Amino acid sequence: MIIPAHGRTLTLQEWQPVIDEMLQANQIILSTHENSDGDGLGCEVALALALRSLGKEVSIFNPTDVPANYQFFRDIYDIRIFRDRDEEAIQEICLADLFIVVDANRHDRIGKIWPHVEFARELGKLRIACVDHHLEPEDFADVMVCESYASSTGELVSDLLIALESATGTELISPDSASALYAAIMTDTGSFRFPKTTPYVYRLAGWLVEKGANPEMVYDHIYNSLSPEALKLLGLALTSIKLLDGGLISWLFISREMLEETGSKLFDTDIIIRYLLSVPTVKVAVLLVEMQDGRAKVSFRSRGRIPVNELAKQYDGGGHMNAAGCLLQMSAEKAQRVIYDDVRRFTRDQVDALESPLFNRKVN
Ligand SMILES: [Mn+2]
Repeated sequence: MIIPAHGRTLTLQEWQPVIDEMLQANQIILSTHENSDGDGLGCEVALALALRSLGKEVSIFNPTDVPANYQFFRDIYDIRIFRDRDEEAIQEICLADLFIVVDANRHDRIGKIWPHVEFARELGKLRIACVDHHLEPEDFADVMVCESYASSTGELVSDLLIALESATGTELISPDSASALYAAIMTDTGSFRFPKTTPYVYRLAGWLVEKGANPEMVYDHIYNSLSPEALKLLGLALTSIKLLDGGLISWLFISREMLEETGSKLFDTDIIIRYLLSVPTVKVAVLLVEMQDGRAKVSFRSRGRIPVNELAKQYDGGGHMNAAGCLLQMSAEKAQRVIYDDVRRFTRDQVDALESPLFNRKVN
């Protein structure tokens, strides 16, 4: 069941269905999407700490590894990576009462963990909850809060924990969980500068600092953690960026050879995308990465009111207005050819629409 979106901070009563699930459960498992990010990981860790201090048994199982710059989360809470035929983990899922997905709103986002969750649910007692802020949620959970107004799932989980504190009369936000939530919000707001960074988000961040969050530590771990290999890849990538259509589009293709030559990993590409919007004329940025398995990972970014999630949707992807992506089941060479015209047409149409007198007319 998806709770209809409120479009604003939820009250204690509005969080109640999620709180009920949490309080009724004894054994809880948390998970987030594949290729986890600061938001998903920070939310898992903060929720795990809070639920543990309420006496619950809580494990975190993720479908893919924790990127190097988020390893510090593991010093706060054990994050386990689900491996195929991981009997211990599978058994734990079968014995659990509640499975909570954060920062993802479709069942397939948790990858190879999902079949085991589904099996456990069919067996009987496993319930599923989901808290997320992406668009177009799929109704796969027993209770789901998906609010796309929110800057981050971290914003929602902060509110949830505040509600849970008043519901239980227990203090649930420690310096560690405050740092985890701060990291979640910081990363998903692009360090407090993306459009959904409302005055409330700044106040929330300040409140988390009051609760003991350490912004300096969080920032240093997340943004100053390039491996020498990633630094080499960044250098190579910067010289490969192409500007198209008079600088409206920036385009970067990272081939498997580039990854191999520099010895870098897929998640080393995350840092690169921010450079694609660093030229002021660029409205749409495209990063294509050739993956090990031959598929192409495409990330889109945009400036202003250009909904690149619509572009991603054409290829069964999704995301937010200014940040979206998709996976193409084809070689990267082919993927480049396939999306090239679409991206140029989309950008042209969007820019024309934004510049049209109709769009800009004053509303009296
Ligand atoms: Mn997020």
